[in-house]
Formats: sequence, structure tokens, C-alpha cells
Amino acid sequence: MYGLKEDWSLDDPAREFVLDDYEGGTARWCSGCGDHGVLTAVQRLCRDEQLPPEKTVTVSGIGCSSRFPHYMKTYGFHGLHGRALPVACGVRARRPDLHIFVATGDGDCCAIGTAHWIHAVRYNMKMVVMLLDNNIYGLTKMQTSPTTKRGATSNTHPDGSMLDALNPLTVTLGITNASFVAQTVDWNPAHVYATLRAAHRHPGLAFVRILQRCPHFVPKLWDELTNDPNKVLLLDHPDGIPVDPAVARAYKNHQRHDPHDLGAAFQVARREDVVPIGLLYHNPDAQRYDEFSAAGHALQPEARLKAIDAAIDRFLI
Ligand SMILES: Cc1ncc(C[n+]2csc(CCOP(=O)(O)OP(=O)(O)O)c2C)c(N)n1
Ligand SMILES: [Mg+2]
Repeated sequence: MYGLKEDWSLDDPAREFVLDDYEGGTARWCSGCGDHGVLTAVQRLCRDEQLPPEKTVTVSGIGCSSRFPHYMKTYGFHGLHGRALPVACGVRARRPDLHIFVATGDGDCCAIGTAHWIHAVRYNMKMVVMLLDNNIYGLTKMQTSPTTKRGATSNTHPDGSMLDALNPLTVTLGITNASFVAQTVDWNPAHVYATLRAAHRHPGLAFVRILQRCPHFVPKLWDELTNDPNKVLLLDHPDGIPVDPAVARAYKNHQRHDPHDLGAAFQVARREDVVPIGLLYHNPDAQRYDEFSAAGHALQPEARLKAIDAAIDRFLI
């Protein structure tokens, strides 16, 4: 009857999340910045996987890319420069129920944050780590970063960077207990999405390097790859990143690569004639520190206090 509520059940109706549930503030990145597409991919992934926004957290350090948490309508932590990963590990250690996405830049992760990068990969706690690599410090207006190519000019190296660039893929593959190492390019949304989806489904730390455009400071950075798709080597394997037919058509240069083969992953990561995209390495069985740090989570407050007292008493002299 009109005006009378018939269903007095107090249970919440099943919720269905839509994109709007994940869209935070309007992104202030430059137009054409590759970060926009990655943000859209994460929001779509959250919607498709129906991740409750209150159970999702985006963690970052400092940089243009690290503004990511502001643009997600989930929990977020915009941390200190280089410190996204220890914050994310802390979140994972106490709240194993949350879905964690980390946004970090090539300066944030591969310069000031290097020690945390190494140890977080070894700890292998479940999270998706997105290295938004534009080969430059963007936020501070164009200084050389560890991934800047030799010869590329910047405000700190006006005559060109002198050293060969650090390769984030080989570094990560070399870290004990690395369990998921992938690469994608921001200008191919289908491949970014498929890579992040595989990363999200991985039980440990999934490291995804995303080659990212910065049209403001390094507008020609990826021209070679965007003008000649044959410079991109699409890694292909039933256990790799599932490849959309449109992606396979765009990148005709394919290579069968078994992501369980660490030696082959190094070889492909080191290639300089082409840029590999896809899953370089995957070991879903690697040890995960979050399984150890979860000990005692289920204890009631009283039992927890007792356990803490007992642990402290061990140091009595
Ligand atoms: C301790 C500390 N040192 C230096 C800075 C200055 N700083 C801010 S962002 C940044 C580099 C950011 O580069 P990147 O991580 O590549 O991010 P992008 O802006 O390119 O996305 C630096 C050096 C800072 N904020 N804090
Ligand atoms: Mg950068």
C-alpha cells in the first residue's frame, strides 16, 4: 500500500558498487599524463572485483604519481617520500582484510625509497605495487631519476645524464623472495587492466612497473615505442597475463615466456632492443611475511594482553 513500508528487515540489501563509488577528487595531473589511465584502470578493477571501498586502501609516497590516494574514494595514506612501502606493510600486518594498492614513482621507489623496495619485496606481503615510471622527478620539475636514460637531459644534468639507467625489473627479480614481476605501458589500457587484475589476484606482493608518459617534462620519452609497436615485446604464456585479441593485434612482436623461469625472466628483462610487457616472473608459493605477522590476530583482548605481558617478561633480568 502506498506510504507503508512492507519490508522491515534490518539486514543491509546486497550492495553493488559502481565506478562512482571509487572516484575521489578530480585528478589534477596534467592533461596527457599517463597516471590518469592507471587511475581509471584501478577504479575499474575495484568495481569489477566488487572490492568494498571501506576495505580498500591506496598508499603512496611523494610525487605526482603519489597523489593517487586523493583520487580514489577509498581509504588512503599519502605518506612520506620513499615510505609508501613500509606504510603499506604496516597496514597489511594489522589488517589482512584490506585490499592494498601502492602508487610510487621512479624517484619515490628507486631513489629515496630503495631500501624499503628491497625489503618489502622480500617480505612479500599481499599488495599491488604500481611503479609509475616516467624516468624523471615530475613533481619537483624535472630532475634526473635513477631510471633516466644515459644522455637524457634534465635540470640536474643539462648536458645529459652520465650513468646508465637502473633497471627496476632486474633489480626486483634479484631480490630474494620476489614473487610477481610484470611490466606494462600506460597507453594500452587493456594491457594495464589485465596486468593489474593478475597482480590483484596474486597472493603476495605484485610488483608492476608501468611505463608512464609525462608530456610536460619528457614529451618524447616513449616515442620510439608508441611510433613503432614492434619495439614492444608482448610476453605470451597460458600462465602469464591474459592477452586481449586487440592487444595481440596491436603488438605483433610476441615471445613465449614461461613466468616460472627466473633465469629466462632476467634475460627478457635485460633486453635493450625491445621493451617486454607482460608477466616476467611469478611464484605464487613464495613465503609471505603477512602469514607470520597474522599470528595472534584472532586473540580476544584479554588473551592478547596476556601474550604481550608474557613476551615482555622474557626480557626480565
Ligand atoms: C625527504 C624528501 N626529499 C625530497 C623531496 C622532494 N621531492 C618531492 S617529489 C620528489 C621526486 C618525485 O619523483 P617521482 O617519484 O619519480 O614521482 P613523479 O613526480 O615523477 O610522479 C622529490 C625529490 C621530498 N618531498 N621529501
Ligand atoms: Mg617520476
